[in-house]
Amino acid sequence: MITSVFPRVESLARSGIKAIPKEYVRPQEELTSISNVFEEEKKDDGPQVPTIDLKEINSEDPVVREKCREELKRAAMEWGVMHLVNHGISEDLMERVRKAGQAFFDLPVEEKESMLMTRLWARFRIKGIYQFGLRHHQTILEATSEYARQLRGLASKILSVLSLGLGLEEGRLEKEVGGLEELLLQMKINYYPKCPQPELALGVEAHTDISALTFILHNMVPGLQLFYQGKWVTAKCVPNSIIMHIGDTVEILSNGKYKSILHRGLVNKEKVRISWAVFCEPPKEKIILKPLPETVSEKEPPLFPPRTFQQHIEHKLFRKTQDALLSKED
Ligand SMILES: O=C(O)CCC(=O)C(=O)O
Ligand SMILES: [Fe+2]
Repeated sequence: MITSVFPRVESLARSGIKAIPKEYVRPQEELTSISNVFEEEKKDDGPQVPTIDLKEINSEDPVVREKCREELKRAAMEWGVMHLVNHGISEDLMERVRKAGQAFFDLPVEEKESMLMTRLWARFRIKGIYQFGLRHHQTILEATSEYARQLRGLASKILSVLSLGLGLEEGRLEKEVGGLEELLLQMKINYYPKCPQPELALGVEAHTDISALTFILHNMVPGLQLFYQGKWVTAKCVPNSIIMHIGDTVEILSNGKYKSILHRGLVNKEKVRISWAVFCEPPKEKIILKPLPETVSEKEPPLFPPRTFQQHIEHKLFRKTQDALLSKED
């Protein structure tokens, strides 16, 4: 069991406190970029996270098909994140997956705490959801397994378009991330309680995902922000969409042609936010991640050194610790 040194944020949120404990307050330089997420979501000026319609991804008509694939490829190159619509996963199934989280969070705090770790203001990362599902509701397990199965199919389709987009054969990226046998799908449910001082806190601090691809559902409460061209852009809530991130793994394999975008989560005073994130991850030790030879040239030297997925995780952790130490010295 992983325990936290910080007070439990959900208990704190429920206790009706008016000010958050100081360990949750973000550093001064970050505070200037945190504002009301509902106001931010309404803004229509400036760049917006692209919405990609997958309806024609396998169209018989090559012109129609290519247009759809080109849009996906562009979004992966420019943003590395997008709202997918007409992705083929039914509303009903997505709703059943969302219920899985709701049922969990309706349990008493003490019961949940035995499975949870909390660090920032908000965000419980639940690794035990499957065990929970098994013990409590068979239906949860059914919904999440079916969702995982369908997402796996979607991931294959996306990876094949991204492969072709790099001039590789269709199945190449899929193979490079472990193929059907080895690519691991992990669901994490993030729970962001209401926060009395949302302008001082973050639900999840800025990071890029280490995965190959990440697929996210949420409960239609805004919170996700993307760091695009030097500014934080708030993702809109697009009905029936799935948010997809290109993760570090695909960024490395493509030598930075596809982007793993920096993102973070805001909290708010009024509404609990929940997101269901499925990370598609390569095996930890078996594969050396490095730019594929076809993506490298004299003009485009490799941007990333060879590392296993595990080494990549450790490298990121090391860098984070170093940064924290350096900022303490200032
Ligand atoms: O809650 C979200 O929308 C994003 C969560 C996230 O970035 C993550 O779990 O890696
Ligand atoms: Fe993330």
